Amino acid sequence: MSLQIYLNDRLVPKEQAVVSVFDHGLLYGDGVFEGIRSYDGLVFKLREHLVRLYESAHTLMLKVPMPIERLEAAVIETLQANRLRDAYIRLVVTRGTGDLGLDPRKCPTATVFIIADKIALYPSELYEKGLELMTCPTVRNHPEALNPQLKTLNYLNNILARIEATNAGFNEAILLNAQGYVTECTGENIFYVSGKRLVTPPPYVGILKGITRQSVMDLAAKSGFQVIETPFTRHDLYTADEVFVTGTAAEIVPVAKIDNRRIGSGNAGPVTKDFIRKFRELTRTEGVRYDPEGAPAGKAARV
Ligand code: PXG
Repeated sequence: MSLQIYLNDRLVPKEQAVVSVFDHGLLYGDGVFEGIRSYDGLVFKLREHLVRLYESAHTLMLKVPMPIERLEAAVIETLQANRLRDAYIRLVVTRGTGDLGLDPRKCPTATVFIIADKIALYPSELYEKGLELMTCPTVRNHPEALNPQLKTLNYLNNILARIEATNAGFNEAILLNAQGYVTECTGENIFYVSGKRLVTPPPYVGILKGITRQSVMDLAAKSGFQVIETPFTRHDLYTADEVFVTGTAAEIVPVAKIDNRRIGSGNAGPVTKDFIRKFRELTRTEGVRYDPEGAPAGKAARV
C-alpha cells in the first residue's frame, strides 16, 4: 500500500498528496515546519514540537487552522494509518494558496500536511568515530532579520552552510553569528564539555531552541553537570574536553575534529557516550503512546 499522507484534514495516498504552485510555502518559503520522531510506538516530545510550531506560526501571523489537540491527533492518525513503529514525522504548515505577490492576506487558508515515514538512521560508526566539522563563511541569520528561533521553510542560510562544508569535504558546518560567536550546525545544536561544565550558546546568539538540546540539558543537570548557556568562540570548542551536536534526526553525535583540530581524544568521549545512552533510554520510556498496528485514532495516551 502506498504511504498515506495527511493533507488538509484528510489522509490521501502519496501520489495524491500535492500542493498548488501558488502555495506561498513554495513561492516564498512562507511557512513553518517540525521534524519529530517516534520510537517503538512512542512519539518523543510531541507537545513540545507542536508548541514550537504554533509559536513560530504566531510570530509570522500565520494561523494554524486547527487547535493543537487536533493536530496532535492528526500526527497519531498518520502514524497508525502507515503502521509505523519507529518513524520520522515531518509536519508542515504553509501560508496556503494565494496569487503572485507577497501579501499573506491573499492566502485565506493555511495548508497543513504531515508525512510519516520510516526513519533513515545515520551509520552507527558515526556515534563512535565522531564528525569532522568546519566553521563556514556564511554567518547565521541575524535574529533581527530572520530569527533562527523560528523554524520556517526558509532554510537557505543553513543550506548554503551545508554546501560549503560538503564542498570542503567536511561532514557538517558550524555557523558563527555576525559577532563571531558560535551558534549551531545546519540542523543540530552544539555543546562542549569542560570538566563538570556543559556549555551551549543561548538562544539570543541566533539558534533554534532544539528539543533535543533541552532534553540533554535536563539529563546533564540530573547527572551533576553545571549547565551553562553563554556565548563562546571557536577557541572554546578547539580546547574543550568533548564536543557533540544534538538534533531530532541525529540524536547526539560526537565531534572528532573542528577546522582540522582534534577535539579531546578525537573519538567519542565518555561524557558524550553517557549522554547518548541516557538519551536513548529516555526516548524509549517517555512520549505519547499510539498503537502501531493501527488501532482507531483518539487512543493516544501520554506516558
Ligand atoms: N538547529 C536547527 C537549525 C535545526 O533545524 C536543530 C537545531 C535541532 O532541533 P531539535 O528540536 O530537532 O532537537 C534543528 C532541527 C532535516 C531535519 O530534515 C532538521 C531538523 C530536525 C529534523 C530533521 O534536516 N532540524
